[in-house]
Amino acid sequence: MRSTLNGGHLSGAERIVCGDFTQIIPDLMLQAMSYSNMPDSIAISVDTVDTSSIIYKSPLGIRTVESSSPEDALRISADLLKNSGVSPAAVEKANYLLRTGPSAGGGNMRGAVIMDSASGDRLEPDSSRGVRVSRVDYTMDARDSLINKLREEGIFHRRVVDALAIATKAAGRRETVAELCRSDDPDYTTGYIASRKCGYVRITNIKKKGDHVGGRVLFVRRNDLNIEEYIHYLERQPVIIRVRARRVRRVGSVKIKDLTP
Ligand code: WAQ
Ligand code: MG
Repeated sequence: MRSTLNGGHLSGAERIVCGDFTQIIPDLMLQAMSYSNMPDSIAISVDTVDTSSIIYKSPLGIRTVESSSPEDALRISADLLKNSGVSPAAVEKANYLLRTGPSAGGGNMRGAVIMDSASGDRLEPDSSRGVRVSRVDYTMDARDSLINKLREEGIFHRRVVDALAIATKAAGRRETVAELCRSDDPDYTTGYIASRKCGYVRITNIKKKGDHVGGRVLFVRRNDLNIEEYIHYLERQPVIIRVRARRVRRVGSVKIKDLTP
């Protein structure tokens, strides 16, 4: 789903559905209509996914670190990123971009910056658009259990569900060292860093209220990186997030089926 106003992007959402996809159309419409601005156009498009090509992933673990100010958040995120294998120079460059607007001409991008985790060089082919992580969704069970967990902790927001999906997909590829994200929504001041090592770490007060600048940086290991393949994975590879490991385990040649509901 993509909603626009006067030709400009307002909101978007994507789902991967097995079976009757018409059931989720009301959800998508509701999402388009619940945006702060009323769209003047909503488009829904449907593509077929080859089920044999789907990769399944477990969600990254979620933690929250309370920071007292953007300066404090900067220190925390820098620590976590360095711990995940990002060089101090790359951390500095990424933070500068997300503070000032990552697009080549300044301003926000639709997609993510891809950055060499050692040198801080930008590697995405189009530095105005960036790379959009898409084709990722949860199984119904995984989505429900995530929403319940987030509600219990008092941190439920559609943004968290969407961001965890993006972060899980990106972290699921070995070239990804870590990710840094801050929203471009002026009212949403919690950002995150994510990596296989740290999980999905929410950091409060990453920016001041009223700040419109946001973006995402994916830090990558440049050694044996095939950028086209990597971007193809992020943009096109279907990934579904599920909570349970496979229900059939193999011990030697014996298959053991777990029937726990
Ligand atoms: N793929 C890559 N980059 C994206 C995508 C995508 N699918 N969607 C957005 N971006 C980039 C783009 O540059 C945006 O300007 C920037 O990320 C921020 O996007 O757990 O809401 O949708 O509470 O504003 C974090 C949630 C919310 C933290 C992040 O991002 C939490 C958020 P936004
Ligand atoms: Mg936004």
